[in-house]
Amino acid sequence: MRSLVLSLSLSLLASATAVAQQTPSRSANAAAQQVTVDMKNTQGQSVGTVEVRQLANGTLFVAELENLPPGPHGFHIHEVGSCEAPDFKSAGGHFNPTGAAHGFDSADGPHAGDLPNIHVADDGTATAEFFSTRLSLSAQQVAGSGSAATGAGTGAADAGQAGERAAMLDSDGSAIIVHAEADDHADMDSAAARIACGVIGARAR
Ligand SMILES: [Cu+2]
Ligand SMILES: [Zn+2]
Repeated sequence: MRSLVLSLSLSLLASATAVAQQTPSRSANAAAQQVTVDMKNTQGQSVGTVEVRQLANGTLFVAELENLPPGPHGFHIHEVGSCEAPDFKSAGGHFNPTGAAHGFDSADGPHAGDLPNIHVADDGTATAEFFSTRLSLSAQQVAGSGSAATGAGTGAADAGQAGERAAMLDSDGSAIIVHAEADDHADMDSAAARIACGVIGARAR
């Protein structure tokens, strides 16, 4: 009986998802997309998930992580949707479609894929939520760019392309990487080795 109920609810979930994918977007909310990214360490063990949600004004990340070393860790979007252990070099460099410099504290930065550090507690868990106006899952127009009364550094200056946010679900996908050390938001090497990786949309074959 329990398995019947479970399979019934799973099939309901599946049909709800199918309907959501087929329904044309009618508003910013209807266009919202969400991906749950499974994060793995260099031994292939799960270290939790990151929910990536495209909202009307950018992308929200909700990280629920575990089994990580305590302390601050660099957390970025990398340019290729590939996580080959043990070094995760297959994920490529930081997602950077505009050719910017690395870091929130760099004059010519940041990369679209630069994000705040996560802070892991002594028990190895971290819960974090943050928002990026530079990123989208699929191509998303930047609302309000070119309108009056937006300050310098807002609107089109935040876009991956003119009038568009950098889309993580591009032809080669993207990946989320957690690093061994904190990102100092200026020197890309400060975050050191890659200790966990998760694919946001795989590379097309
Ligand atoms: Cu990184
Ligand atoms: Zn970067």
